[in-house]
This record gives sequence, C-alpha cells and structure tokens, in this order.
Amino acid sequence: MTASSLSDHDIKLIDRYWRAANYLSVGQIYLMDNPLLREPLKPEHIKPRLLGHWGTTPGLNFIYAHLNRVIRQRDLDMIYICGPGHGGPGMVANTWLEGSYSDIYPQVSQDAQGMKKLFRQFSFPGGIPSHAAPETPGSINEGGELGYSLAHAFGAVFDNPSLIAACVIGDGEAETGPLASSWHGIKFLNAVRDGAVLPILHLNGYKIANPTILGRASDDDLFQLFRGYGYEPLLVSGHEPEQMHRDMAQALDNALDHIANFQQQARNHQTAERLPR
Ligand SMILES: Cc1ncc(C[n+]2csc(CCOP(=O)(O)OP(=O)(O)O)c2C)c(N)n1
Ligand SMILES: [Mg+2]
Repeated sequence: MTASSLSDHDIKLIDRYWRAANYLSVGQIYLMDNPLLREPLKPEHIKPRLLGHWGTTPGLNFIYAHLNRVIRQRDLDMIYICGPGHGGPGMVANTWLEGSYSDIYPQVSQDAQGMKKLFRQFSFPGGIPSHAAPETPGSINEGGELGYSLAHAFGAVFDNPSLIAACVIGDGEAETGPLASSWHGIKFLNAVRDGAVLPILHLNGYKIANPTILGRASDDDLFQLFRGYGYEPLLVSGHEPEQMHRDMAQALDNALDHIANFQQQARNHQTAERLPR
C-alpha cells in the first residue's frame, strides 16, 4: 500500500471541482434560464417538466473528479464507463467542465451564455437525452437499459493493453442478469495482452425508491462474494466529504498500484495469470 499523496490543497481543489460538477448537474435538471442565479429565482427560470436523476449524480461526479486526479498524476490511458446512464447530467457536466463538450459543440461555450444552453438543452424538446447518450463526449455505454456497463468495460480493454476501464456500476444495475454475470469477465482477461478493468460499485443502497440486495449485504459478505469472483475489494464509505476525498484517493492509489505491479510482473514474465488474492 502506498500512502496517498493528497495534500490539503489537492483536497480543496477536488472538492471545488466536485461541487462545480454538482451545480452544473442540478442546473441541467431544473433550470432553463438564470444559470448563475445572478437574479432572484422566478418560476419562469424553472423547467416546466423535470426529468433527470439527481440521486445518483453526486456519486458519479465524485468518482469522476477522483479519476481525473489519477489520470493526470499517472498519465493514464483511462475511460470512465457510467453504468447508471440516468446520471447523464453528471457526465455532461464533467465533459463541459473539462472543455471537451464545447470542443465538439462550440455553441455550448464555456461562459454564462453556453451554460444557459447547457442547462436548457438537457432533456428538453430539440435538446439532448436525459441519459449518457452517444452524443455525450467519450460515451460508449448509454445505460438506458441497465446491465451492460461491465461487459462494455471488458470489451473495451480486450487487446488494448494500455487501457484501464473504470466502470461505475449501480447497485440496482448489479441486480440485472447481464451485470450479475459480467463479473466473470475477469476470467477472460489476459494481463499481457489486455488492459485492466476497475469496477467501482456505487453502493448507494437504492434502485430509485427500493432497497438493493447488495446494499443490504454485510461488508463481510460483499468482500467474500467479490473475492470469489476474483477481485480484491476495497471499501470507501462515509458522509463527510473531506474524509471521503482522502479515503477515495487512497483506495484509487492502492488499486492502481496493484494493477500496475500485476501487469508489470505478468508482462516481464509473459504470464497471463489472474490477479493474486
Ligand atoms: C433493465 C432496466 N430495468 C429498469 C430500469 C429503470 N431504472 C432506471 S434507473 C433505475 C435504478 C437504478 O438503480 P442503481 O443501478 O442502483 O443506480 P442509482 O441511481 O442508485 O445510482 C431503474 C430501475 C432500466 N433503466 N433498465
Ligand atoms: Mg443504487
């Protein structure tokens, strides 16, 4: 285990990025005007028909911010696959913050005018879908029909040795047949020829309003289940953002060190074993 190199300054920056992405997400769901709330909110600023899942989005944005940190720090070739595609506003918000959204759609510029368009277009007539649709920059998993994120993550890394697919899986999505069987994809992965998959189970306890099975399992049961599939589980859990940032950074550093060491070992010796327990 390496100690995470996250300084207090880094934590502040990640937290601000996360909060900006959260603001941009909630703005897409609710607002069609007054994007920076520079004037008092009036009914005509609010969309007449709301559509979008806020509940999943702060978690997706949290993971996105932390993956950006490790991509920059380690110069990784990494893709974020979003199982809860209904968290579409989060994916759009992050690509807009990064600049890739405005590169592809210059009319949705990185200023107040562009932000107004960004908010208005979401799930709006003539605008963009409410899910991480094909037109969302970098998207290869729409997520409208839950269950395929992990299969897409494995598909993305086969014969692609430099790629790491970080795959966020909803605990409700994990109850679908396709997802429940996709955990076994690890058995087809060859550490010499293929890249790596980093599944991140988003255990928020619910699928819309109903409790999830994995959300009700004990930590010990979860660890045993995922060890049985061939993974080395790491748990990040809590409510205090500052501590969560520290814990998430540490967990990601551990996971990525583990992947790098294992790949290096396998590639030096040209062996294609599975990750050691
Ligand atoms: C196959 C399928 N069944 C049902 C739905 C309807 N649906 C949309 S979001 C959702 C809840 C998903 O819960 P979870 O995967 O835990 O994501 P969360 O929003 O909690 O992050 C459901 C059931 C769907 N999109 N696809
Ligand atoms: Mg859930």
